Amino acid sequence: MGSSESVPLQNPELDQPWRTFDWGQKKALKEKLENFTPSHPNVKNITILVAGEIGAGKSSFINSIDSAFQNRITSRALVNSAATGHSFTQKLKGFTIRSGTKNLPFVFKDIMGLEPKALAGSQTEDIINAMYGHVKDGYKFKEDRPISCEDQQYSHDPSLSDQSFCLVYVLPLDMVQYTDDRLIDKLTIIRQRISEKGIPQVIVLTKVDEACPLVQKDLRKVYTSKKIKEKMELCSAKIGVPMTNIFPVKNYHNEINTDDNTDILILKALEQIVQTADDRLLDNESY
Ligand SMILES: Nc1nc2c(ncn2[C@@H]2O[C@H](COP(=O)(O)OP(=O)(O)OP(=O)(O)O)[C@@H](O)[C@H]2O)c(=O)[nH]1
Ligand SMILES: [Mg+2]
Repeated sequence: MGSSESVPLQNPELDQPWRTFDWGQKKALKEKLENFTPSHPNVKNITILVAGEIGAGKSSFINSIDSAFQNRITSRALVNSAATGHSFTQKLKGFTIRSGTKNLPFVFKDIMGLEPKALAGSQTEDIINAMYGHVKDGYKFKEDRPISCEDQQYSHDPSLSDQSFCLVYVLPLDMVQYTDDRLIDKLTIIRQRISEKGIPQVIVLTKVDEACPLVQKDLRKVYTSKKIKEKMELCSAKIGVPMTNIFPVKNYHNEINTDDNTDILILKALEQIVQTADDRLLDNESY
């Protein structure tokens, strides 16, 4: 009776990974990205805007990309280590990714976090303007109003290199099912607006280590963990982005050394982000 007839626990792990993933590709991936040049002749850098809710791991993701290329933990984008309820990143700031001393042609724009409340955090209009390159670096987002074309830091005539051709939306994997509908609505508005110009989106699901004990012990279990697969499918259904454009990552957050498995997941996400943006740049549609 009762507890003595306990139901056998389901195995949290699949027998086979559901996504083919080569854990030995770090060197090749790194070299490919280090040798990348934008396909469009007038574009010097691929600019990528990183958006997402407060504390999602946007700044940490940018740092993790930088760390993967530097082979050491870097922290150029300041990270919020206290849960204050307000976005730690307040200003728009672009980070050029470097490998050793060489600047790679990728600029990641770190932005204030989205908040569910109508007039809080970075606004949908701010994000759309930042995507189109109208917001100059250093602009401090205002709580009460989005940037306007009268602002000094509004750029009227952005170059192609200033515009983002891929939106990276960062979401903690474990928060997928709890994401406030108001945030989803804001994201839907942003996606609709940028989709008018054919700009694609990639979703980066962070904090996989916190979401699944299997993965916390061994990051290579990320594609055999049933929990991670379920969350990724839920994310795809909830936000409407295909699974091929959703990448689970663990950001560097408390480590003192980089690690190959962490790097590979980060670099794989970066490869897809950069290729997606580059494909869009080559499209014939108007910018
Ligand atoms: N365990 C774990 N913690 C993470 C991961 N990514 C980020 N963090 C932690 O989450 C917290 C918030 O990270 P940030 O990178 O500052 O998040 P953000 O999205 O830039 O936040 P705002 O700028 O405030 O909007 C920090 O304490 C990070 O150390 C991850 O993959 N795993
Ligand atoms: Mg931040």
